[in-house]
Amino acid sequence: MRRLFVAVTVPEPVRRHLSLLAGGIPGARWVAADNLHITLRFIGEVDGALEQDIVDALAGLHQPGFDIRLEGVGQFGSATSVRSLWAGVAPCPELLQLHRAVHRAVSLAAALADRRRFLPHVTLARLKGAGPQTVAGWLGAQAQFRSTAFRVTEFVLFDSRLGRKAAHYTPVVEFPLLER
Ligand code: 2AM
Repeated sequence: MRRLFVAVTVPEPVRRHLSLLAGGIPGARWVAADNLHITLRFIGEVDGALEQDIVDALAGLHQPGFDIRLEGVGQFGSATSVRSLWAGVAPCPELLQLHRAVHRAVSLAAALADRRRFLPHVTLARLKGAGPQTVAGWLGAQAQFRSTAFRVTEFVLFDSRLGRKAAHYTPVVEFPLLER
């Protein structure tokens, strides 16, 4: 069994820019620069046969490449108990279209449901017990965050192994998007 998800990766210069946002929150677990990504669809644990069906379904997609930019920051969790901090994505219809295509392909191939609303983001940190004021201070300080634009040329099926300290993500298959 492997624990799978589908994501768009972030190029190295943008990852470096994002890693400048790390800091200022005691107890935060900041995501390693190499692990920064935009999840399109979390799949979860599947066996080899199902994984192959998912790979075949994803390989059948023919979506175009596109440019995106990361913009702004936000939080998941409640006001008093923030679970994670993230960087947002500037509005991008092509990313939503890619999400819909991936989501449909995975749902059909694996008969797996995922009813979460898609809010594209790059998780930067996971928090436990951080004070709301500290978090608010960080959100305020980073509110103007804006990356350079970059081209998304592929999406990737990842295997996620959960470690004690951090998850380890390994690319399983890279699916190229159509060129302009
Ligand atoms: P997150 O970054 O917002 O936590 C690998 O775990 C990726 O899949 C993460 O980017 C995570 O999003 C996303 N994901 C979505 N649903 C998940 C779930 N139920 N369990 C774990 N990860 C999930």
